[in-house]
Amino acid sequence: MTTVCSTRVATAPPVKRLPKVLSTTPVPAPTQVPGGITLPSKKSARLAALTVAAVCSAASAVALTSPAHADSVRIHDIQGTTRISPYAGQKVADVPGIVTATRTYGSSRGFWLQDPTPDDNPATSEGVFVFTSSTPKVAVGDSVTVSGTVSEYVPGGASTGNQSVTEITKPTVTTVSTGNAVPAPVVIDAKSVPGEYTPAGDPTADNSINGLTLDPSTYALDYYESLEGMNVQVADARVVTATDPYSELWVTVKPRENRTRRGGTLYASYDDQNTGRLQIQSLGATADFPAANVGDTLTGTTTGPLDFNQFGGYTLVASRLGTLKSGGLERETTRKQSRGELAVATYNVENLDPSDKTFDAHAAAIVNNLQSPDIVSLEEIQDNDGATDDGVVDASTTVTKLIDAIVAAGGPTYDWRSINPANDQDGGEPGGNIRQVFLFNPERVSFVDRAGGDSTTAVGVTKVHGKAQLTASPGRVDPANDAWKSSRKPLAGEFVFRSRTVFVIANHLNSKGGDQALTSQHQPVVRSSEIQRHAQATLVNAFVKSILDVQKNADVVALGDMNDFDFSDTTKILQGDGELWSAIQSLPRSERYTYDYQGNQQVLDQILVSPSIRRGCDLDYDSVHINSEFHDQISDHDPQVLRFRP
Ligand SMILES: [Ca+2]
Ligand SMILES: [Ca+2]
Ligand SMILES: [Ca+2]
Ligand SMILES: [Ca+2]
Repeated sequence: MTTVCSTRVATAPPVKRLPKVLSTTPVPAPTQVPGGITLPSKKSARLAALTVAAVCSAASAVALTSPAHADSVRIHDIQGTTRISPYAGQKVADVPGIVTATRTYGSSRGFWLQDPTPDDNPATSEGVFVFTSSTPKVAVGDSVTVSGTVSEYVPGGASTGNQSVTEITKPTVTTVSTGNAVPAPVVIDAKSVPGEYTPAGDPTADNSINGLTLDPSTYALDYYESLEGMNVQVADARVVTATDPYSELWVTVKPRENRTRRGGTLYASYDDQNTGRLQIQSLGATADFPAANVGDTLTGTTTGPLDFNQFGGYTLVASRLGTLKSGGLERETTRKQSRGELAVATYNVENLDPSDKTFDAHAAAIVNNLQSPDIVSLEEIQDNDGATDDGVVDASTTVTKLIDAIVAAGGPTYDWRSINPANDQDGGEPGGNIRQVFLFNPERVSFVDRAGGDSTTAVGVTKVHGKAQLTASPGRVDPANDAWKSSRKPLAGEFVFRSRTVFVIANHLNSKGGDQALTSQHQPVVRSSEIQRHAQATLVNAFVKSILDVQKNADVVALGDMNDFDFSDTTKILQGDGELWSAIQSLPRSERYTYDYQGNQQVLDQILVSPSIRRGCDLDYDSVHINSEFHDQISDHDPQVLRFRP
């Protein structure tokens, strides 16, 4: 019956985020980001969706008679009992309500309207967003009637698989009275949010939950949807993702749900989604947004309408923010390795190029917080001119600048090895040519140089005097394989520590870009990025196996940004038939995370070891939390350190 506009929305490419624009500043479009890439702004994405709303209106025109009138259509009728309005694409007239909040900045300007006289059905929301495009002329507390077209707007575009937001567009607003009381907020807390995350989608509708009747007492996503557009409130909420550059943070309304030692919420299983996570944005000035770390608390009440966006789904856009109380979280420092221990680390330095201002901070982190590991696998080292796309692939300026900064910070004089990628073939930020680099402390560990490794030659394994050797060191693992298309090829190197050979493979597997969000309309969600990542993990495991086939007791470390969870199939494939073991599993569960995304603390960075290292029983693992929980982070990843006796 109902035309679902979302399925016809023109594809909007994923939007590289830009900091929220101050309310007084007009939004430019298209938007230029540092590095010279032109990306679609939120505004252009919004226009694409609206164009389609118009198409939908035309498509469903046969079903229309005359505009529905106030005595018959109220907001709960528009919202209905499913995610998609029964009035989608239709005109409605004289819908009454009280203005609860206004959004006066950015590309989604408008106001939230709420019916002060709710129906008795908890599944039907009593609030709705009215999209005015320009700054709305109404004020909070105005009693108004709105005529316009009901639209299901899909933030990010339909290709994302995101849910939609029910809106009234192209509105005509009539003010009835001003200064009215705003309907009291619905309190969202540990008791009100159900423990189950989502129903399974309809298998006859591509597993979409859009057409299912909402069950807000059973499913968290249904509960939040039943409050879409309504005035809501959280109280004394603990921060579980720090404030980001776009002036947003995440809290939990379930303080005990998978709580980690330092105050976050652990993501430990696809089958155990964290239902208490909620994103917080503000309708006020960016300058007033709190700079929060994990473990801090927004004390008192935080109140505003419940919105939905492509940057995290359900979001409380606060008209009133609680007061930030610090949890006192401090950056961690690992212990120094002993003389007989080899310390191997992985650290994703987030698109480091010579123009960055973070060199001294990264150096201090490596020297102080990581205690100068003997080998550091760096991920996301960019070439000498960063995102400038001019054929430069050499990264010696970038690496030397970091090495010099480490010396200046009181650390060792690291040496380094890497292999330049072929220009623009390894994905990441366009023009940046990110690659993995080995730093190593030559006073402690030596590198075995064996010629022949380059961007396109596959490193092999040979047997010499009964022991495994790499045919090239450094060398890249199967670089021509399709699995590495537009992705970073693993870097393998042969090291010697106290006469013992250690093979190290530095990885940066395919990212999760393109996966459907946890709040997708498709349940279970599709994680399309796994296809390439699984193929990559298969190759990494096969390469390690080729070493162990030659020398069963070889010490092999495969580490890096694996871009997948400790419980993922990627990790299972990497581990294979016991060739590798992800050493983060030696930590207590509540300390197993390296990244913090949308309220979920999770593992992306891993150090996997061969059986001889695992069986040594003297391995010591540390996820050193210096970044992921902090608003003033120098990378989005926490570095990992493994100490063992080869
Ligand atoms: Ca809705
Ligand atoms: Ca209702
Ligand atoms: Ca919705
Ligand atoms: Ca470049």
